[in-house]
Amino acid sequence: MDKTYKRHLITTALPYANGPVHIGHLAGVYVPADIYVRYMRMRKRDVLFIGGSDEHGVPITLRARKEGVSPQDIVDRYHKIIKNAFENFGITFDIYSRTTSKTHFETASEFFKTLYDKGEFIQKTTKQYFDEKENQFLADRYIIGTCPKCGFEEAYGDQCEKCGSSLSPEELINPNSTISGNHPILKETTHWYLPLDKYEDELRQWILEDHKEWKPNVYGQCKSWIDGGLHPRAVSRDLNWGVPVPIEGVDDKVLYVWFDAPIGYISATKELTPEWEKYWKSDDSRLIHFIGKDNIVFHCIVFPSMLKHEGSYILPDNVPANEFLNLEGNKISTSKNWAVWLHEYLEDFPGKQDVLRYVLTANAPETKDNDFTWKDFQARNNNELVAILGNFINRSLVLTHKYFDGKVPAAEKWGEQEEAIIQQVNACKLGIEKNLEQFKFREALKNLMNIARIGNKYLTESEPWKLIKTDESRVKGILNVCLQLSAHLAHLGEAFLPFTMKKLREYLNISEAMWLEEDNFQLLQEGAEINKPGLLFEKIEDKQVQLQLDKLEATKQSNQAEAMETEPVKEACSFDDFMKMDIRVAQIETAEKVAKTKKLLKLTLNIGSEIRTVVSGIAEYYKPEDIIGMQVLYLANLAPKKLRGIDSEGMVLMAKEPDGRLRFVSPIEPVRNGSGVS
Ligand code: B3M
Ligand code: ZN
Repeated sequence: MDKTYKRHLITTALPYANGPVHIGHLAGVYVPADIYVRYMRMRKRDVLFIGGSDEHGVPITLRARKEGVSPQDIVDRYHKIIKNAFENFGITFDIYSRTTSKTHFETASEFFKTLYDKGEFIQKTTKQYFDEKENQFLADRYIIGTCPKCGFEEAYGDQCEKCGSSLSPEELINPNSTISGNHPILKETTHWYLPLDKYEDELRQWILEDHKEWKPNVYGQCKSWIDGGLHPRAVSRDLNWGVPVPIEGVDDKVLYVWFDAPIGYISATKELTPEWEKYWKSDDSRLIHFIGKDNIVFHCIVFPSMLKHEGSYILPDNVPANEFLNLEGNKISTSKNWAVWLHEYLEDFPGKQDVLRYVLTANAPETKDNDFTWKDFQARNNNELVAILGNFINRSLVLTHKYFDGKVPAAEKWGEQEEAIIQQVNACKLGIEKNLEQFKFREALKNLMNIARIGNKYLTESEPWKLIKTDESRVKGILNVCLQLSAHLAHLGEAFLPFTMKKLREYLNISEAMWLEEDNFQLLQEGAEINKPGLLFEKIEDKQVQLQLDKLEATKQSNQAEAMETEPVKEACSFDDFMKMDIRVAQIETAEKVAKTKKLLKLTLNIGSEIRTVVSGIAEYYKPEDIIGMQVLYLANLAPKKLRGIDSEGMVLMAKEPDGRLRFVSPIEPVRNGSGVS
């Protein structure tokens, strides 16, 4: 970092208050930001940590509609849940505000007006999708369709969540209203646009030339955006929830949520301190946005353009965006309830904030998407936190009590081994510092854990429990080293594992965590009292993990059931149409797998008058030997078809379970083979 900055403004993406926060939010944004800010505070840098809820936009109104309550009810509920959960989790915001605050309405309106008065916006009347049944324009997430870039069938009007492309509703193939399911019509409406196309050259210079140090994933996304050509972006919407467009005579439009939300960072700073302008408007202030990858374009291209053309603000110096965290192999989803919710975690694992902070940092999606699994959570706790960090601290402190009455022994009989350790620890410390400055939190955490690894190895190799009988002086020296290492962990680990390190400092009688600026290994004085330690971490048992897995399984089941429930009944068909189908009871005489296929079974069926052969895609669900003799339903007059070289005559009828499994439909009592079904 350039040392000339006098103050730092650290912002974190404002989560939509349409649901609680989950581990994806934490890993992507809040845990790294909190580590960074705690580190800065220890270095006595002037830093403000800004957060808040994003309470506008379609995600909120959609949720309200789904629940049949007002958008205000929704944001009140979730703002509270989110704010509490962050607090209990130890995310140390200086302020956690919300975009429905009065200050925010004023700040966002003023910001818009300044740009409007300067003539920055272009005003355009275009045709946009409109749901006639609901009498509403369909912006953003009110519209769903096929992504033109990747073919995903549930892309939103503003973004494809599959490939991450930012979209506009007109680009969607086969668009549908998410409110009514109807095909929308096109209707004229007027909006204001930020002419990003005009800013292309300055953005190219500012990002691609002046900020080559940005993370490759961030830089790369910006480059492809800019190289692909920028287009004007609408900054208003036809909605009735949001900050009203502050233009006279306009009363049915609001600011686009992505216009007002980042201004929320400014409003929150205003609410926090009368000196807010010092942070936002002086060149010696450094602005950093922590976000997830889906927000890159807004924080690197749109918001900076707004700030620059408003004219009085600084631009972000860095935007350390992370990729996504998946959960047990699937994309985390608020609407599908596929998530580990922070507030639930805090209830299920009381006092274990640091375990989650640790796992999410060790496995942070810094350079690519990563997967969170409960097995990995358990393994990292048991094999790393308990077995490495906790074990080292515990052994060091317990032995000090056992041999030296809980007092730091003298650094006697140090030699090359100890010199080597001092050097290694200094290297770890530098590593932590260097990596934190570059937003490489995983690496920094590894450096920290290496201090405990070094200590464990040293203890195991030097075996003070054996030496104590023959060479007490040497044992003093060894435990002195171990206690100094423990003290290093207590200071350097504060940003990562604040709850644990607070305990550890209590054991060691260290009053405050500091950044260790000098290479001073002797942090604890000879003779200093050490308190009796408790356990810093405890094992996580299989049954705790199973409980979480069961919870996810239940979610999966209920999602599938819901998906089934909503499958609409097909269009009506006539009785004559139905009667054309010749459905019979048939008995399976033989069954065998079709060679070189996974899914196909070849069946022969007795339909009374003759034997028929069919190929059926059921091999994943039934073993041939289990189904011989079964009576099933069979569509006898379906036109024959060749499948894998076999003539398949007709079709066995199957019921489809929510998860896609196929089950036979059989008469509940034996009937004559070939009986008709109607
Ligand atoms: N609420 C999107 C999100 O939660 C949005 C971020 C706003 S940051 C100014 O991913
Ligand atoms: Zn896509």
